[in-house]
Amino acid sequence: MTIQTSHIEAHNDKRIGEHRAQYAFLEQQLDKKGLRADDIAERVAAFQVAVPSWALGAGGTRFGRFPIGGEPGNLTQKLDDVGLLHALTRSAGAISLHIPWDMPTDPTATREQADALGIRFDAVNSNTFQDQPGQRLSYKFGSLCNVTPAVRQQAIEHNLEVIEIGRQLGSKAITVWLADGSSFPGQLDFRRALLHTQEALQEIYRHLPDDWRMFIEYKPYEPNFYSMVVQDWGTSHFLAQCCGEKAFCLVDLGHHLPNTNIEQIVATLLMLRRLGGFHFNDSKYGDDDLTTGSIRPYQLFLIFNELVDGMEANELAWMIDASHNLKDPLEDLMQSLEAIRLALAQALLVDRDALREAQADNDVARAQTLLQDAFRTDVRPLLREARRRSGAALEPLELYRELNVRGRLIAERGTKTVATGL
Ligand SMILES: [Mn+2]
Repeated sequence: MTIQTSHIEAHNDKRIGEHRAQYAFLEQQLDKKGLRADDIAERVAAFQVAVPSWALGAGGTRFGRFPIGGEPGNLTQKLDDVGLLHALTRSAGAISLHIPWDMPTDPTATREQADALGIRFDAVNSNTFQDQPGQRLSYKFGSLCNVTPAVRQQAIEHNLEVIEIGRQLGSKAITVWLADGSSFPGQLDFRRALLHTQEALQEIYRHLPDDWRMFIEYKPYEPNFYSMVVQDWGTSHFLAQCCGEKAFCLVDLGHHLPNTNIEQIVATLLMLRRLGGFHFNDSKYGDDDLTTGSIRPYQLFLIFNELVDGMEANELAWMIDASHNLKDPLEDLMQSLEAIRLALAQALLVDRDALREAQADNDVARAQTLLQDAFRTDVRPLLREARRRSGAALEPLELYRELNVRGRLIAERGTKTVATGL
């Protein structure tokens, strides 16, 4: 299944009249505020988000998993799916691989396939949170923090292997997320566990190619329920600092305790020059891995409001990290891509000079009004314009359904294929 240019053109032709009218109206509104809609549309069009290879199949919970049919059964099919997403939206121009779930058997062929689809390889992800078939030593009691040196060494070597695979594909970063921790008080010597983790990360870092970066992801709980070795941004920051200037903190929106002020963390890490990237998702209670922007779109906007100031000066990696239990993953990903770009566009509307003035005057009401005025502007015409300019569908989700993409994938792949991943 491929999306043809003719599909996009026929779809857009039907909607272009209405789009032009809506965009012209927004242009006028923005013009009054001294903003050029075309400039913002260009910036939105340039904003690309990586799709993780594990988010293309049905996810699940610890209670069960319900397959959706037509799931990609191998890396080639996963790339094809990201290719479909990118053809429809022109906003998903990268894939983030998980090793060993997506071990390429022929890296050259994989690279060529991605090139043909206009997709580059974002950060590669290592996996020491589960044991693989035939693995010599178990990670049951931790990987880089493990009390046994041989387990730590095995985990280090796995990360080096992931870097090597990523290097062959043209990736430029590795994301390390550790499930290491403890579920019961007394189980783990906190200081020793952190020290082991620090030393192991430093060892991995020593092997990092010169033009690579290392992202250290944090999480407060789960799968361990009493303590996590890399529990928060402070610990991640400490470890990044111990490693060197190519090590950064990675913020996964779902990896915070309820009501954490994530936008403040983002601002702080930007100031410290240690923000490396993002994993987008949304949640109500914990690490729910729901569609980005589905629960707390205002928080997402506030995060982008901090990001727009430092985005250009910092090279940041953007990725969706969600699990699709109910919706078709491709539809869910399109909704996430849309939500991320909406938040970006809204943040670009904030009158930053006026906001600074309001802050200098301690004019709290004005500061709030400035933010909410931007947030409440309907910027969907801007996103459509960004898509039109980059050759994407004006309404990707509608075209996806018009073309019966999932039905065709099921016809090609069957109903029982299972995507590797969680
Ligand atoms: Mn993540």
